[in-house]
Amino acid sequence: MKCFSVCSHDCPDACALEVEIKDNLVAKISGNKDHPFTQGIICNKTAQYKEVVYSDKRVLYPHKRVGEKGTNAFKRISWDEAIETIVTKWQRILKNYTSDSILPYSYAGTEGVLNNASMDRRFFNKLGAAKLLRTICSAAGTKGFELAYGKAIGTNPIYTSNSKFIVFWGVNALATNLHQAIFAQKARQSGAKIVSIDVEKNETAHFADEFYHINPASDGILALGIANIIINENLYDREFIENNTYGFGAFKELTKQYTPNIVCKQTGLSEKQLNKLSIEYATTHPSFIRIGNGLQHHLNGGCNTWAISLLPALVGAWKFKAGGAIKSNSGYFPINKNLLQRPDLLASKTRTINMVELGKALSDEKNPIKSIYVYNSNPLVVAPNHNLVKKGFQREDLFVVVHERLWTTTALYADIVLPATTFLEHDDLYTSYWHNTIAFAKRAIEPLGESKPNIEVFSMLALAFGFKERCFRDNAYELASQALDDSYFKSHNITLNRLLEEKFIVLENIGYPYKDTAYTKLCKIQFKNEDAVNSTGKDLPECTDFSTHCPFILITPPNKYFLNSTFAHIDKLRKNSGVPSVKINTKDAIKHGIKDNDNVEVFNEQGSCILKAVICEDVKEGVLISRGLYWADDYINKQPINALTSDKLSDIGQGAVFFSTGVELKKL
Ligand SMILES: Nc1nc2c(c(=O)[nH]1)N[C@H]1C(S)=C(S)[C@@H](COP(=O)(O)OP(=O)(O)OC[C@H]3O[C@@H](n4cnc5c(=O)[nH]c(N)nc54)[C@H](O)[C@@H]3O)O[C@H]1N2
Ligand SMILES: Nc1nc2c(c(=O)[nH]1)N[C@H]1C(S)=C(S)[C@@H](COP(=O)(O)OP(=O)(O)OC[C@H]3O[C@@H](n4cnc5c(=O)[nH]c(N)nc54)[C@H](O)[C@@H]3O)O[C@H]1N2
Ligand SMILES: [Mo]
Repeated sequence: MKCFSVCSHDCPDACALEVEIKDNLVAKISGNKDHPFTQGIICNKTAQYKEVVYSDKRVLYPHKRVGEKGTNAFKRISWDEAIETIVTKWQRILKNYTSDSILPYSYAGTEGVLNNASMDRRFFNKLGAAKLLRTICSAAGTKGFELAYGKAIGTNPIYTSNSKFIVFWGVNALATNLHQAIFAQKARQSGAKIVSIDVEKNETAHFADEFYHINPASDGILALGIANIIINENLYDREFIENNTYGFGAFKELTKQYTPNIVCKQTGLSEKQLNKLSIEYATTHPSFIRIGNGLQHHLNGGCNTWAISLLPALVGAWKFKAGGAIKSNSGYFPINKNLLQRPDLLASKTRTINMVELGKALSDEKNPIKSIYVYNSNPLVVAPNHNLVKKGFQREDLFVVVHERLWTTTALYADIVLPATTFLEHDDLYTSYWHNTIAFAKRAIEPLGESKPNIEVFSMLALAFGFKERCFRDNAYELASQALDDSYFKSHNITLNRLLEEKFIVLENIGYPYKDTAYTKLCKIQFKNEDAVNSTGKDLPECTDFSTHCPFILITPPNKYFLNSTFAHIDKLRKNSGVPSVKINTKDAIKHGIKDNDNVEVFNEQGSCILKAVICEDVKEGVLISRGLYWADDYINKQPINALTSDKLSDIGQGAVFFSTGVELKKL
C-alpha cells in the first residue's frame, strides 16, 4: 500500500512524500512525483526516516524518573498515572505561585500546523502559563525583512528557475533548501549565473559559479557597499523606486558612508570582487536573492537582513516574476491562528519568556519557574548557553515534563517523559515557509507503543484539569477546518474535504505584491522606516560590525545529515557526518601546533568543547566552523556545541545569535 504524506521537519522544502507500507510497517519513503516543488526528490535524511520510526531510542510508553536527573533512570508508568502526576504537581504549583511559573517550551519538532501550535496554545492560554517568545530560529532576519516589506512574503520559488542571476546569501541551500538549489540548477541550464556569499566554502559555494568568501557578520556592510556602487554607477531603477518605494533619498545618503575602501576592509573582499558582484547584480535581470538564516544569527543579524532585503527594490527586481528575494514565505498562508490557538482563553496578562534566554529564566530566583513542559524541541542540545540551561534543568525543585519521540538529551532530565508519535503516526495540515503548497496528510501507520500526538495529549490535560470549553475536544479534522477558516481559503474554495481528496493544493496569486499593495503601513516598500526607531533606535539599516574580544569567531551551522538535533542518533547518517569536528584555517593550525585529526579544545568563559580538527582553507583565519547539533553524549567531554554560544539577543527581533560566538582554541 502507498500513502501520501508530508515531511514534518523544520525545513523550507516541506516535501510531499510517498510512503510504502508492507505488513503495517513503513517499508520505503520516497518523494512525491506530482508535487511541483518536491518533484520526486527528497534528502538523504527523510529517505531514512523509517530509522527514526523504528529506532531503539524511541520513547514508546510514559515514564517517570526514579534516579538522578540527567541519568537514564526511568520506570514505565501508565498514561493515567502520568497525567495525574502532572495535574497534581501543577495544581500544587498554582496554589503557591502564579500560573505563569509554569513554562511551555516548544519549537518546530514538527512543522505540522496542528501539532506545532493549536491545542497546546489553547491549553496554556486557559491555564495562564507563561508565554514563550519563539525566537531561536529566524526572529532577527524575519523582523529585518519586515521593516522593508511588512510581511514574510517574497518571490514565488517556482519562478526562480527562470532567474538569470541567483545569489545564495548566507544560506547553504545544498544542505538546507535542496529544491531551491534544484531550481537554480535549472536556471543555470538556461544561462543563469549562481553566486554564493558565505563565511565557509561549503557545498553551496562549490555548486555556485562564483563564491564570495566574506568575514562573519559583515553582510549588512556589504549590502550597503553594493548599493553605494549601484547608485554611483546610476544602475538603480529610478522608475520602480519612484512608484513603489518610500525613503530612497535618506537611504542614498546612508550608503555614501559605505565606500569601497571601508566595505572591502570589513568584508575581506577585494575592490575588483565588490565591483563585479555589484555590477552583475544590477545589470542581470531577473535577479533573485535567497536570504539565509546564517547571516542573521549574529548580534547585528536584523540589520544585516534589513540591508540585503532592500537590494531587489533598488534594482527593480520585483518587477519580474523570477526576481526579488526570499527570506521566508511563511506569510503565504493565512491560517486562522485566532481560532486555532484561542488567545481569548487567556484570562489575564502573564509573563513572557524569550526562549533564547531559557537558562536565565530557569535561574531567576525572585520569580521562579517551577515547571517546564517541553515538546517539539530538544533544548538541552539546541538552546544557547547550554551549561546555564542544564543547571536549570538539574534543579530538584523544577518539575520537568518532556513529550518526545526519542530519548534525547533533554528527555533524560525529565520527571515525566511522555511518548510522542512521529509524523507518520498522526494526521496534520502542512504549509511551508518557502513554497506555496498546502496539504493534509493522514497517518500512514498506527502509533507505535502508547505514543500520542501533541494535540491529543493537550486535550487529555485540559479534560483532566476540568476545562469545559468544547474546543478542548476538537480532533485533527476539526482543527484543520478551523485553520482554513479564512476569506482567502474560502474564496479559493480550499477546504479540508478538497485537501483530503487532492492531498495538496498550490495556492494561487502568490508573490510579493509590490505595486501599491505592499504590506507596510505606507503600502510601499520602505527604504526608510520611522516606526523602526522604537524597536531598533534607527529608521535606516545603518550597519556596523562588532567585536567578540576573542581570537576566534565560532560559527555552528546545521549539518547536512541532521535536521537540527534530529537524526543525530541514526547510525547510517552518523557514518556520513563523522564525529563532532571543527574546521580550522591552515595558518591558524600552524600557529597553534594543530594537525589534522588532533583533538582540540574550543573554549570561552561559558564552557569548553572537545572537537576533532579539520585543517583546511574552507574557513578564513580567525574563523572556526563546527557543523551539526550532536547530542551531548556524542562529545568527548559531554559538552555540546551550545555550551559555547551566547544567550545575548540580536539587534532587531530579539533573536538568537548562535554565530557571534567568541572562542579560544588550543591543542589537547
Ligand atoms: N540538512 C539540514 N537542513 C536544514 C536544517 C538542518 O539542520 N540540516 N535546519 C533547518 C532550519 S531550522 C533552518 S533555520 C534552516 C537554516 O538554513 P540556512 O538558511 O542555510 O542557514 P544556516 O545553515 O544556519 O547558515 C547558512 C550559511 O550561513 C553561513 N554563515 C554564518 N555566518 C554568516 C555570516 O555572517 N555571513 C554569511 N554570508 N554567511 C554566514 C554558514 O556558514 C552557512 O553556510 O535550514 C533548515 N534545513
Ligand atoms: N549552535 C546552534 N544552535 C542552534 C542552531 C544552529 O544553527 N547552531 N539552529 C537553531 C535553529 S535555526 C533552530 S530552528 C533550533 C531547532 O531546535 P528544535 O526545534 O528543538 O529542533 P530539533 O533539534 O530538531 O528538536 C526537535 C525535537 O522535537 C521532537 N519532535 C518531533 N516531532 C514531534 C512531535 O510531533 N511531538 C513532540 N512532542 N515532539 C516532536 C524531535 O524528536 C526532536 O527531539 O535550533 C537552534 N539551535
Ligand atoms: Mo531554524
